[in-house]
Order: sequence, then C-alpha cells, then structure tokens
Amino acid sequence: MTKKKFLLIMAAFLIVFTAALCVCCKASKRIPLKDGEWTGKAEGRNGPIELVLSVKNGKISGARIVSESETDFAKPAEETVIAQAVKLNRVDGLDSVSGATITSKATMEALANAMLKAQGKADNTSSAKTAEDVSCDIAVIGAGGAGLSAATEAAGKGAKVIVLEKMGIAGGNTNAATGGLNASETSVQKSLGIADTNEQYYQDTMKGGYNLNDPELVRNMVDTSAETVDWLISLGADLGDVGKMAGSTNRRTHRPKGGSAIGIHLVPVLQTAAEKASAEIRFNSKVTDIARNGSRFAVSVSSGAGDYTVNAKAVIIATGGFGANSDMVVQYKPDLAGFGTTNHKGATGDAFEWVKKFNATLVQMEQIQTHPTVVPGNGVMITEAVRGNGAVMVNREGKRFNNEMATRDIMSAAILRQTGKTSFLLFDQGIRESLKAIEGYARQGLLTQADTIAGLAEKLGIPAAALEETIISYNKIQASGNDTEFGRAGSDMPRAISTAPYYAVEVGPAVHHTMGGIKINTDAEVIDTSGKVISGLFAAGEVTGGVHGGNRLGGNAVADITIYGKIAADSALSYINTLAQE
Ligand code: MEZ
Repeated sequence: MTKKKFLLIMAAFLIVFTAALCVCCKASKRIPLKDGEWTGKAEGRNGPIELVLSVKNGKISGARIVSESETDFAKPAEETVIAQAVKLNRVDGLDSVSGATITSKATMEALANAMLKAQGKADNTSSAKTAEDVSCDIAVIGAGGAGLSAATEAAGKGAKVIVLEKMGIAGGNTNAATGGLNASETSVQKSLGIADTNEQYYQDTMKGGYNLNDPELVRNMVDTSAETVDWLISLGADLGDVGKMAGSTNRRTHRPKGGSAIGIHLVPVLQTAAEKASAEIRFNSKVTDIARNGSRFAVSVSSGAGDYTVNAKAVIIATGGFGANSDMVVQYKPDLAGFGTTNHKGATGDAFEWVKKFNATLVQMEQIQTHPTVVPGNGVMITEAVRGNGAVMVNREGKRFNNEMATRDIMSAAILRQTGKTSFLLFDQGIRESLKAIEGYARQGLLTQADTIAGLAEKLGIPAAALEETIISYNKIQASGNDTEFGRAGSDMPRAISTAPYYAVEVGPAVHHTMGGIKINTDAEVIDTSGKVISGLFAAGEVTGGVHGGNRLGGNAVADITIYGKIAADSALSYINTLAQE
C-alpha cells in the first residue's frame, strides 16, 4: 500500500468514526422516557383535550384520548396526530391535519405536556416558570401570524423580545388560513410568467373594499408585498403556487406548491424563525392590561405561574380580531346574531379594552366579514381556492345561482337567499387533484362523493336531471369562457367539471374576519382620537382596522398580518433607538 493510499483510508475512517460519534452524541442527548402512563392536557377548539400517553421500554407505545369535546369532523385529526407520534417516537415536528388545525395542534400540545412528565419534568402549562417581573425591549402581544412576524423581525435585528400568547399554541386564526397570501410583482409570479402590477393589486383591494379602505395603508401593503414574500421565502416558507381569489384580477395568491393550506405551513416557519432569533414565546400567558410607566410600558400578565409584569420599551399589539366573541360581533353588527364562526376561540377582542386609556381610535368596527363557504355546525372553512380552481355552487334545486367568484359579501348574501340558507360546493376529481388543501376536507369526511352527477344528486337529495343539466351547461360556458348566465370571468373558470368522481360539500356563511379595529398609520403606529401617534405603541394584523374597508379580498389577511407585523417591528426598533439616545 502506498503512503498516499494509507492516508486516504485513514482519513475516510476518521470521517466515518466522527460521524458515528456525532450520531451517538445526538442520541445520548435525548432525554430518556420513563415507562408508564402520563396524562397531558391542552385547549382544543371546543374545550380541553385530555389524553394518556403510554411509554413502554423507553418508547412511545400509544396514546388515548380520555376526554374532549371536538366535533365529529375534527376528531379523526387527534388519531392522525397520535399515530404519527407513535410511528416517529416523538411529539415535535408532527403534521397538522388541514381543516382541523386547532384540534391537531391541541393534540400535539397535550402529547408534549404528557411527554414532559414522562421525561420527569413538570407539566408545561405555562411558559413562565415563575411569576417574576421581567424587562425587555419589545413586548409582542399575540403569537399569531402578525405577532410571530413582528417577533421574528425585531429579535432578528437584535432586540430582546417577549411574546405573550394567552393560548397554549401559536398561530391564532392564521392556523386556519388556507387560500394563501396576496402579493404583486413578486419573484414567484415572475418565475411563473404571471403578469401583475402593484397598481392593479391596489385597485382590486380598494374596489373589493368599496373604497372604504384607508388608501395609504393599502398602497403601503401593496408596495411592500413582493419584498415580504421574499422575506418569508428566506425564512423557509414555500410560496411556490400562485392561485386566484375572488375580486383579484390576476393570479396573486401565494401558497405552498400543490395548493396546500398556507396557515399550517407558515405558522411553524415563523415560530421557528422567531425562536431561532431568540424571541421568547410565553404560552398560556394572558395579558390583562397595558399601562404607561414613565417612558416604558407595564404589561400585566396572568399565567399558571401567577401574575406578573413585563416592562417593555415598546409594545406591539397583535392579538387578532373579535370574530369568536359573538356578543361583540352582534353589538357591532346585529344582523349577525346566530351566525357561526370560522375563528379560533381566542379571537375575543381583548385588546380593545386595554387601548381605551390611551384614547386609541377604533375604526370601522361594524365591518365584519362572513365567509360564504363554511360547513354548517362545525366552523370548518372550505377555502375560496376550491372555487378559484374551478368549483361551482348549486342550490337545492340543482341550479347555479350566482357568479361563484363574486366577493364574499355578495356570495354570502346570495347563499342566504337559497332554500335552506345553505348551498352545495361542487367539483370533480380534476379540481381535487389541483389543490392539496382538498385532501384535508376528504380526511375529515366532509365530502359527499359519487361516480356520476346523477349519483351525487341522489346522495345530496336534489333533483338529478336539474343537476345534470346545470353541469352540462356550465361545462359549455367554461369551454367558451363566457358565462352568459352569471358573468363569471373566463379566467375564473380554469377547469371543466367532467372527471369522475364528483364531490360536494354543504356550505353556508359564517363570521370570518373583523375588518375594523385599532387605527394605525403606515408605520403601524397606533393613532389616538386627536389624530396623534401614541408613542411606543404599535399594532398589526386583524386587531387593526382600515386595510380592508367594507369587504376583505381573500388572501389579503395573510398579506396584511405579515407585512404590518414586520413593519411594526421595524418601527418599534426605530422608536427604542430614539429612547436609547434620550
Ligand atoms: O383570506 C382568506 O380569508 C382566505 C383566502 C380564505 C380562504 O377561503 O381560503
């Protein structure tokens, strides 16, 4: 053997040995699990989910739900999450079931709490281990899409950030966001050959909102949308599929490739980025008040560990809207009495009370959006992208009754005029294959399926001949690109409904987005009733009002929360720099 050959073999041996050593180090770092049965609890969509995790020979051998009040549609998600935990022998990095995200995440959290006990640690019902007062540069209230965007940006630029989240999981309403994120003139659109302009996005948003939107906030959102898409991609987001939503002239709704739901993808990306940047996220930590304390803020927190104060130089309010607070919804819009909601249960509008003492202006609180395609009784929203990818809507007489791509307010009102005040969203296998988000609905058993249109009509209890005629006529309209009946644009009819099996879901309107809220300027600074900036106080996302006017376009919520979350962080950073120079 030559000396050179000998050295090469030794080098290869060293590499393999070091790699093996690293694997062993990693394995030995895993905290051993104690055999036994361990209980874990977390808040689901309708109440607590309690489970028992079984550990045998140091491995997860199973888990069983002992109590919960989730809907029959969401329950299968618990079993899907548990099956992954057993298969992978871990409780982190599991996939949520789309359409049942809150239930999935709560099951993961309950498993994680049980796992802590199996590791000999305390139950992690509160991230704050003690009720000691703490200080930071920026307190972000809310760990939904806006709060996580703000935390990622501010912590990434060196600020000490504490995020206070009253729920046990991150994400808020963003967990349920499905259709995507609107943005124009983006690198992704360019790579897909989609022609779009910021001006057209601006015009569409203003028109969709009946020009009640704050034009400066809209212009600013539109103009920074492309850079925000690049920022999210740089954090690890997949925004490679671009679809079209109601009211958008061009394809500009960015979502993961294959058309998967945006929220369950984006929330872990942002949470990981925020934590990597050293933002501290405290769960089960409910803010009860914000007060001024000299040039600082005192944020009062109630947690499992006790009550304490977070002293912060600046505060970003990112608490979301009030769509789950039916009293407040009805107070501002009485005709929504009795409506269901797509919102997670934490969307109760707590922040509006805190900001009263600062004389913050509240705008357009009565502007509350209903989403037209929500499964009655369980709040599962069927994404508008299903219509964007070609589905039609029919009534109990088996007939189309409106341009399916009309804006949400118009579509909701049209459904309420039909027999039974609900209708059926109908599509075929081709449309199902074009949009991965549909698989989540299938897994939850929401789809009625048949091999023929007549068979589907029979299962739905509607006249078969009428439904057949409707679909034959729609396919002709789709082929011609000219909807002489209801005026659906050619570009809004991308597919015929002609490939078996055929599917339908019964849907009706439910409260979806509270478009009014705290008034901010384009720097996300909170504005008081005399029109002045309240220094040090910022707000972003659904808690704010003005971006969406009288009707929000699908895809503009995720744009709003990420764009203004990031802007709020940059403005808070500039503000705390001015304090440093005092
Ligand atoms: O922005 C939304 O609310 C949206 C896109 C919802 C959906 O239908 O998916």
